[in-house]
Amino acid sequence: MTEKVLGVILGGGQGSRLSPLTQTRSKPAVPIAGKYRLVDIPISNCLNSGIHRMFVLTQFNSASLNKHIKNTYHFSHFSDAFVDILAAEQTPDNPTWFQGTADAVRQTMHHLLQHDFEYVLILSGDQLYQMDFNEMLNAHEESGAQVTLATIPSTAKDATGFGILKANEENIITSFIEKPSADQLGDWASDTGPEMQAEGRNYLASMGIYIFNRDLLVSIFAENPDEKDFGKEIIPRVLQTQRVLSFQYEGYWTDIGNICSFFEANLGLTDDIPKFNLFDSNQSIFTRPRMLPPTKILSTSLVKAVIAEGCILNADLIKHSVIGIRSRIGNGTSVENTYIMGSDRYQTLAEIAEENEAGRPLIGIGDRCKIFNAIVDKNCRIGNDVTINGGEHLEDGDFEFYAVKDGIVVIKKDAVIVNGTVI
Ligand code: ADQ
Ligand code: ADP
Repeated sequence: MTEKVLGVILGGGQGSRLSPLTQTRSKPAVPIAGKYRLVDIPISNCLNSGIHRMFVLTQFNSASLNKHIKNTYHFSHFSDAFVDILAAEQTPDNPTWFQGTADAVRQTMHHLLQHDFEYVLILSGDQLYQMDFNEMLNAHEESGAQVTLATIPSTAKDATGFGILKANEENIITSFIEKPSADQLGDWASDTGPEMQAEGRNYLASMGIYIFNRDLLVSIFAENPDEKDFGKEIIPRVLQTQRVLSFQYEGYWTDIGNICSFFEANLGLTDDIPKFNLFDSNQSIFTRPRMLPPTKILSTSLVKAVIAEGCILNADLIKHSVIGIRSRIGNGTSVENTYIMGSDRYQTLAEIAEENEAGRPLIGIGDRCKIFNAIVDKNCRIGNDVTINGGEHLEDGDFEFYAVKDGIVVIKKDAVIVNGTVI
């Protein structure tokens, strides 16, 4: 069955909700969980489900994304597997960038159609979940539907951020509304089952994961040339004339489209039993093998910490934090409620001596710092005696080297924070 499927990963529009992490890279390239990139999640879900051919659609083509995909997803010469990036390109027919999720697929359709497939599996690039798509594909085939949406019971609070739908007893969707306002929600509750109802999850939300029959997708695009978005336009239209199935999923799934949810998803990995399980060998998350040395720790107290490879940790305390590859943290420093992405390279001993001489902070985090409620992007240079104290007392804002979003301080990629800075 999975040989009939082509995976299409929506790699992101402008990515403004994840800014400043997306200031210098496209959304799929944002580092997550200390050693992966966002795009590794949908790609790994496809590979684990036996779907081996996929395209990543992205609004701009960043060097780091290309490098990551090129260096990571290698397949045998004897297989037809591939992961290819399709960046928005100007053609005589399409002079503009992707105008929305459906427009991204429409504009790349001429590339997709060169392959042999019956179903397109369309995935979002900014969600954290481990899902076997075979069950959804089987349900799609068995029901004779033309389109299937993965759906998940959601609370009233979350429902306003999603597409909400109602389905009949055969799970065929009868109505759909994209991101209803709180006062519109009243009529949209569904029977989600006693377990979900007990958690207050009474609304069936679209997960933004769609299976389309190839011919139907071609004809929808041909017949509705002005429709740009699946949630706003295509889905509400198509269910009026076609069988559109709701495939209810109840595993862990979270949308990590903004800084706050991105931060919580990362720190959630430090829980006793994280909802997102990196230790499940049947659902491995793949990424670039980097051959890094093991992490070296001097005398740090580690409490609920996830530490990636290749770090040099001299800190006093690392608590409720995720520490990414090649991080270097100085003596006397404490890091709490923080995601440090790490760095792309090590400095040589000669370079370190030179930078010390010039009084320039080294790549990593210096001595005697206190870092709380923060995201530190790649390759930052945080000097000595720096205090970063994120929290609700800080107002949102965007500054040269950092931004504050929902009280979380985000230190921008390559930032230099001089000795003694207090944020
Ligand atoms: P949203 O997540 O709000 O809702 P959207 O922001 O359009 O939808 O993004 C969906 C995915 O497509 C994301 O991964 C995004 O990065 C990517 N994307 C957006 N614009 C793009 C573009 N121009 N080019 C390439 N990729 C792009 C959608 C559905 C809801 C559903 C939620 C579930 O519309 O109905 O409930 O997903 O998260
Ligand atoms: P990641 O290790 O997170 O996958 P990238 O794929 O973006 O990171 O690239 C990091 C690579 O950049 C490192 O493996 C390293 O080899 C390389 N690199 C080497 N020297 C430099 C340098 N001076 N600045 C940035 N990157 C460098």
